Amino acid sequence: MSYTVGTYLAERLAQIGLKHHFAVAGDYNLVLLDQLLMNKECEQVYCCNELNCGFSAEGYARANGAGAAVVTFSVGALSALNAIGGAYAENLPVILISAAPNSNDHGSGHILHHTIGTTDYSYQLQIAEKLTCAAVSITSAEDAPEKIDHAIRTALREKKPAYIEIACNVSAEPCAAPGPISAVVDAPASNKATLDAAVKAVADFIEKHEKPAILVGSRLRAAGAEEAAVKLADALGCVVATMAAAKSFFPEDHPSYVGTYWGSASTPGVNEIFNWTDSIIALAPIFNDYSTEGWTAWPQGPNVAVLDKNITKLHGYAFDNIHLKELLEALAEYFKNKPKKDSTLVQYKRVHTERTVETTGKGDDVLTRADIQQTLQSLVTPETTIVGETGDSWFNVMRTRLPRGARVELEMQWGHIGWSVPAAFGYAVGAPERRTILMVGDGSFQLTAQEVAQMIRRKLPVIIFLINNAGYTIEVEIHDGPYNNIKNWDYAGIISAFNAEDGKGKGLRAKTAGELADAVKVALENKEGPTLIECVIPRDDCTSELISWGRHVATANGRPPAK
Ligand code: TPU
Ligand code: MG
Repeated sequence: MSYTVGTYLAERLAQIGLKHHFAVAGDYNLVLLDQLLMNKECEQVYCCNELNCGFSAEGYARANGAGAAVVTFSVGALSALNAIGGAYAENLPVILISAAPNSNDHGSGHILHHTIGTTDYSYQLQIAEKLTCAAVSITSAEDAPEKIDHAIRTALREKKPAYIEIACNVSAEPCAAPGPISAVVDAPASNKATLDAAVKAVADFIEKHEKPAILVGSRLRAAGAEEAAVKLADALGCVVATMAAAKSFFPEDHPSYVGTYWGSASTPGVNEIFNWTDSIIALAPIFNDYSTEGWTAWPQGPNVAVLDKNITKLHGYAFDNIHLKELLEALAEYFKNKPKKDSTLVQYKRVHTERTVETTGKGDDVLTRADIQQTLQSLVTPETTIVGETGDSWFNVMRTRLPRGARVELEMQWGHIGWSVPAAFGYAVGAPERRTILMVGDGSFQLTAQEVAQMIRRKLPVIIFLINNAGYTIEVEIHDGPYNNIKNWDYAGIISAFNAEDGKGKGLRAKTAGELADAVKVALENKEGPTLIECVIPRDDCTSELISWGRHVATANGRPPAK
């Protein structure tokens, strides 16, 4: 079989497990799209715009380990690069593939359409270099294989996005056949001597403390260390909490699991036990202003060991070039038959109180946030994935208890409102066997609403809870002003516009508890498209966690310049 640059790329995408790639057409990439279409193992899925295309690939990567988006030069790619920044922040290997000007035009002095109107076309590559772990420009077929392999290999190893730019006249050029995929996907093992030294240092750290606790962070999945973390928890017997962005990265039915650690927004009892502990083993955490609640809940200092994806740092030590998974497995083995380090769990059981169950309405009672959260809770099964948008959705999702197997997807490091609609689309394409539930605010929805049309096109039964609280409530709680008011839409009505003549999406509005219950029944029966339930609640009907967290974040934002 003979290959072209485009079919080589398609085969590599299929070999790394992509059954789909996302695309928006443009004249620079049409030949490339033709080449990609020839590979029947990796279906082309279309998006409404390139920002959504990037986020769809990002959501797909969450379901499937990696994702790819194919766009046209500049007008397309510059929009997609926002989502690529997101993939970098969220540690997801998304391959952005952009078509580029004809190889003869580089350095020719020609001015081309879709460009900024100068004759140097390297600007897009330069921007991409800042936002990816590997960025390559392919202007000849000879060096295409090594450049494609380098970009994909680096992305998979680092769990970061990569960028491949292909001159539009090169994608159909003949090229070498792909070699064994193991050259791309096999990762080198940890440095053995460093791993041994790290195991000893962390074991000493744990042994010299009486009251250790494990804190699970959001890079744990990227580190491939979720199961290894459970083994360590089993071996130690101490409490385990997840950071907000790591919700669902540790089984919530595990006997050591206590909930979310997030300062005042923690699950009841968790902040208290983390104040009581004398040492924290933090697994792949991201400590930023949001996750530390405006730097007020930031575990640091000599009693905190930070075990990250490839680097471990604790008082007096720094080890790199080791895999977290191997480190945790070795530690679990070391502690397996030793007396349990379970004093935090014993103390937690003494002091914690369950969250009181909130009153919910029925029948004609005016709909409340609590009704929505309890409804979400009632729908969660082991096959469910909840995609939670920035806003009070974060805090509602955080309150939801997960049976084993249920997953949550959040984008807390990048925090681009509107991310969740295309990401839920991409996720549902990548995991059709799961039930995808999207929880999104009205303000966020207005950024990327059109991607619901792609859920309709592909008949994906995503359930969308759209919280219509008449504005940017999360911003209201941080700092209010007229800029937090938005134009109301007929959100439920939008679905019939998207359906046009053939779609099977459903849009329903709930203003009472009874209407919400009825809408959910409709949603569960609709298997041929998404169901959007517009939940109308008052502007200030939000979680207490949002209020307290918002106040801390506002204080951190408002610090005066240091003198
Ligand atoms: O539940 P609620 O009302 O807080 O959510 P909603 O309605 O989705 O409002 C979100 C408000 C919001 C904004 C405007 N959250 N963060 N921002 C700032 C922001 C602006 N632009 C982008 C792309 N991302 C952002 N996070
Ligand atoms: Mg809102």
